[in-house]
Amino acid sequence: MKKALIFGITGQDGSYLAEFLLGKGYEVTGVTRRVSINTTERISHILPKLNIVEGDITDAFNVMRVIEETEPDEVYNLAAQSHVGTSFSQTHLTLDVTAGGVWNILEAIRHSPRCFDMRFYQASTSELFGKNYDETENGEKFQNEKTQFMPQSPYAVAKMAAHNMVRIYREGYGMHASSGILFNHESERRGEHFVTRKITKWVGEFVNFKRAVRKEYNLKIIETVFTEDKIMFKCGNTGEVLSKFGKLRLGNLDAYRDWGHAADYVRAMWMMLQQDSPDDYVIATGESHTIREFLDAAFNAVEIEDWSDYVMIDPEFYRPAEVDYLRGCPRKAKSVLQWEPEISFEELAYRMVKHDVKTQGLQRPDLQKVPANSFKTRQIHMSDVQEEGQESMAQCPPHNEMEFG
Ligand code: NAP
Ligand code: G4F
Repeated sequence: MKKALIFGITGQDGSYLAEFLLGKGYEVTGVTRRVSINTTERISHILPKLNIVEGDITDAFNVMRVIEETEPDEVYNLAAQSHVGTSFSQTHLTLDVTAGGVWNILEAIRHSPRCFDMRFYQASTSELFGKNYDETENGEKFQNEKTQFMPQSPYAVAKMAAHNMVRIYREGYGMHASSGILFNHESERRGEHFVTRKITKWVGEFVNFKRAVRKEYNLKIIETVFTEDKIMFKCGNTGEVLSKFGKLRLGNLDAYRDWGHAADYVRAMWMMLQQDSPDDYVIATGESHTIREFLDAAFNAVEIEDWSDYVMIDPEFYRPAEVDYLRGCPRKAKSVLQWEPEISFEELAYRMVKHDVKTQGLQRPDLQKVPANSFKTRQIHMSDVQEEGQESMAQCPPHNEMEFG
């Protein structure tokens, strides 16, 4: 039985990778940090099948001991301070974890008597490209393995240092060490502070809140009024304010991202380590969308066609430096690894919204308490909400095969 060791098993990718490797018959060990609250929510369904050891990649001795004791065939490093926005305010921490942690793993492998029996995967990122892209003859922008890096954040600088170290250990010490240059990938398990999940979680909460208002006041009819920063629910008959909900606050909506689903991307990580020779690969869909387009897809999934009244721009979420355009060319991964993404952009957004509509609780503590019987009349003025339990999900469009030009 093959043994895999995952640093970052509690994260989005760690959870999908662990599931995938268990499915392949691996014995999987995951490293988790000692924290004051439980962080194993994403892997709770597979916990009994995993070996969990405590550790932190910034602790070199700990990393060395974990690698020695578990004797893995494959080591996956997914651990990082992975939020780009946060990296501007926690620069040193980001460098220590996202760059320094990788050195610790590389050194632990290099000094191990099993050095050449282990294969290493490093989670590199499209953030490395930052401001830079190449162009096809038709003027289409893209990034591939040959595009020059031009990082735009402390996170990207840390990842670039790690990426280069992996290459140096591969070339200098002959280690089987590969980096996946993964473009953005999301899922129902995505951290709530990344833009896609922030959007779908808000949509899920909003839909449930609206249901709760109707249930609380026993009203099928409410009027929705928009103020600068709130969405007010008024009684359609009396005009009385029943409750209010904060608008979705976002920063730059014009950046382009190449978004795929995490379940597809962890497959590529494993495929890289099955190759005879280590290498770097771009993993992407080849399709790029703005945050506005993600908003379209997410709101359309709950049959709101125009989201502009529901969203407000908050300068707090702008970054000191931005990555404006990401669109990966996964040609090498397709031809060498035979890797293809299976989940489209539309399906990704649809799945995330569906999950968040289902899981966000119905009751909200900030719901105003007004006795239901205080409304005597039931005349209909507006009907912008559906019958209880009938908030439907729009049909997800079929996945169109993507071809990179
Ligand atoms: P994530 O959900 O933020 O997960 C990060 C993981 O790292 C968590 O398990 C976290 O543990 C762990 N971690 C953080 N600091 C650590 C430390 N000092 N020691 C040990 N573990 C630590 O990130 P993700 O989306 O799964 O991404 C996985 C990796 O791919 C990251 O390296 C990320 O930078 C990279 N990446 C992600 C994307 C993407 O779009 N998702 C794209 C390219 C590259 P806790 O649960 O205890 O916090
Ligand atoms: O969702 P994001 O925070 O992801 P970002 O910065 O692209 O980074 C993610 O993908 C990288 C791969 O390219 C990974 F390496 C990294 O670990 C992480 O997983 O932001 C996406 C875009 C940005 O342009 C940001 O400025 O959305 C914009 N945005 C607009 N409003 C926002 C918000 N981002 C966040 N997080 N929150 C907002 O309110």
